[in-house]
Amino acid sequence: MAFDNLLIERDGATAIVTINRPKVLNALNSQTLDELRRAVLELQRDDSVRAVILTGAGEKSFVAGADINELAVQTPTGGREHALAGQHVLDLIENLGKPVIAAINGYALGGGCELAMACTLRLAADTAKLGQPEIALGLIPGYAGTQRLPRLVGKGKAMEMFLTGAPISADEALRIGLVNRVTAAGALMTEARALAAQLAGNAPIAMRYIINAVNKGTEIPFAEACQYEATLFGLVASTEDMKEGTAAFLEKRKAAFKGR
Ligand code: CO8
Repeated sequence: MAFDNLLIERDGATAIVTINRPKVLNALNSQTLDELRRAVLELQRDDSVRAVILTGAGEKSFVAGADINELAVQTPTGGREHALAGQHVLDLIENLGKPVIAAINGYALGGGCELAMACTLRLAADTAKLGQPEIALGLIPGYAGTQRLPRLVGKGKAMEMFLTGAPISADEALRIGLVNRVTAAGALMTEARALAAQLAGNAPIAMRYIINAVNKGTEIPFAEACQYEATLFGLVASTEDMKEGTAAFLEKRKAAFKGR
């Protein structure tokens, strides 16, 4: 995979994707968004990848939002297409079927916060700042932030963040459930790699079904979601990994999952 604005690295079964435009704090222009789309599809197809880390280049920023140079000249129809394209990429990330960990190493603003929210889990450096400052630009969030943020932190806090545009600290993000963990900035990638390696050792099909059951289940009525969960539960019972996991427990040994 060759990209201008992304770096892709492997650490065992973990793929590390770094958004690499540090001069503009890793702002997402159309090219970067499209590169992210292609990278995500490639990582989804690659069975040797069992977990993904998404981070930003440099020490200052995860992603400081959509590229304001492009936003400044957008047309109504172009803006709509841009928003839909961004929503599509984030949807691919949310439903990749493998855990995607956002390692938030600094600013996660606007589209950057929306990108982090589409990830399965979020680790933040204690120096990170998260927010939806679109209002200050006369804009609204356009990568499904108005939908994901209230689902993560509740409507009241989401409204406050959208309407004030004020960023919050990593500790505040942890307190309201916007991130899963906060670490010292220098330890962020070590912690992210360790978590990814831990998840990469889990049964891949079961992980895929959990991600799918949670994502789909929270968007449909509870009773229907329970039926859906039961169907996936039945399906997972057909896997070699289920046989291996239960046998390993009974034989008091560590399971070796194969993704079959
Ligand atoms: N787009 C383009 N360039 C940016 C962006 C951005 N989002 N953020 C920073 N930069 C550039 C700066 O212009 C600057 O460039 P230069 O060196 O050429 O002047 C460089 O990065 C460094 O930034 P600063 O000098 O501003 O660094 P500071 O440390 O002083 O400030 C901040 C850091 C606070 C992060 C500041 O850069 C900032 O406020 N950035 C903008 C944050 C923002 O408003 N993000 C939201 C954008 S809107 C959005 O994301 C909507 C998403 C949905 C779109 C839907 C499609 C239609």
